[in-house]
Amino acid sequence: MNTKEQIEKIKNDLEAKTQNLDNMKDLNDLRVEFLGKKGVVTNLSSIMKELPLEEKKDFGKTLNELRNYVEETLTTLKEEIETRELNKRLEKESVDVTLPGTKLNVGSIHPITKIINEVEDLFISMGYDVEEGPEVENDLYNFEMLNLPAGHPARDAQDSFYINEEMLLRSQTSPVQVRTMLKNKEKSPIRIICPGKVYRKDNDDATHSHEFHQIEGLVVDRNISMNHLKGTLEILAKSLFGENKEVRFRPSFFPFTEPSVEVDLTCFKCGGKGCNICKGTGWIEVLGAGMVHPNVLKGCGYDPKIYTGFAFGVGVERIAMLKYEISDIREFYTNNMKFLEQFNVYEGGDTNESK
Ligand code: 2NM
Repeated sequence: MNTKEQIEKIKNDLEAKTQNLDNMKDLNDLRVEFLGKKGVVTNLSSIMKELPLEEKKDFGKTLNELRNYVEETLTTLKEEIETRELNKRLEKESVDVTLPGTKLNVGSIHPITKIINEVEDLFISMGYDVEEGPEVENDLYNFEMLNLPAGHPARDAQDSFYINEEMLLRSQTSPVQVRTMLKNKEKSPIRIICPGKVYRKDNDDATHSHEFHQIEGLVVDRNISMNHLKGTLEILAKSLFGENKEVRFRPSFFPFTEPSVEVDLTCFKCGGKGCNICKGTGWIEVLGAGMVHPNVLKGCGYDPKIYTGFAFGVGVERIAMLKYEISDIREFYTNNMKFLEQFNVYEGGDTNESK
């Protein structure tokens, strides 16, 4: 074989051997076989020194071209294999970016926040919005619009924290509901809950705090009845304290609702049989509620002949104390790590918040 034929053979060999090559290992072997120290191309260059001087230059050039050709062929093939392998991997290793991440152990959720989150999630699932508002309120929103006229005992400076003549720390979250009704010029249905801090001039003890949390709910629409209120609170009771819980209404009085009710839930501890928690009655009082007073509706721009509504209010501390059997309300505000860590939501990689 002359050199020309040898070069042709090397090229044909290369073509045959790259035909069905589909992995990096075979490709590397092929690179050694052709371009390695003892590779066919390198071997060919060893005959150089036997050639007469005038042929050397030409042969050198041809040899370089051959080397470049082999190099290019293998590089192109390498890129093809890499792309193919990457695509294969991407197809297999799909990533679901919607999966929740792993929770980090960065502390505990405060039990008050936990209850608020749970109640928010429940009502959001029923189509409610969560509304918030200022904690420093005008007495117009905190009292007047809620059917508590001047001279009402609750408006006394002895019972509320006044900033000046007309501004005070809100004593309930109802002013947020007044604001929401006033804002709603087109009188579309309202379904909201309003969680937040409220303030009353109480003497602090095991069950009273001058600053605590409330969640109030409000639904206003045509044809809203007490049945809707009862069904809604039953769902809330079951969600907070478990299935098989019932609600019981007892007549009561609030200035902003008529009729008004105190709401009892089946005792979560004894299931209604009677125990020390429910003082033998089988029921636990947890909520105040009622049908929004016509004066409140009117004041907020709703014609009470067309619109009705229900409202309820629940103390978050009271719920948390019942649910977690906490006997002193001051535990919530003293930043005692031993207490708070009992509500740690970290569960070693479990992405679901513990209930
Ligand atoms: C309660 C009990 C009963 C209440 C009423 C209203 C409003 F704004 F619609 F008039 N908001 N919240 C309400 C009714 C609150 O808390 C024990």
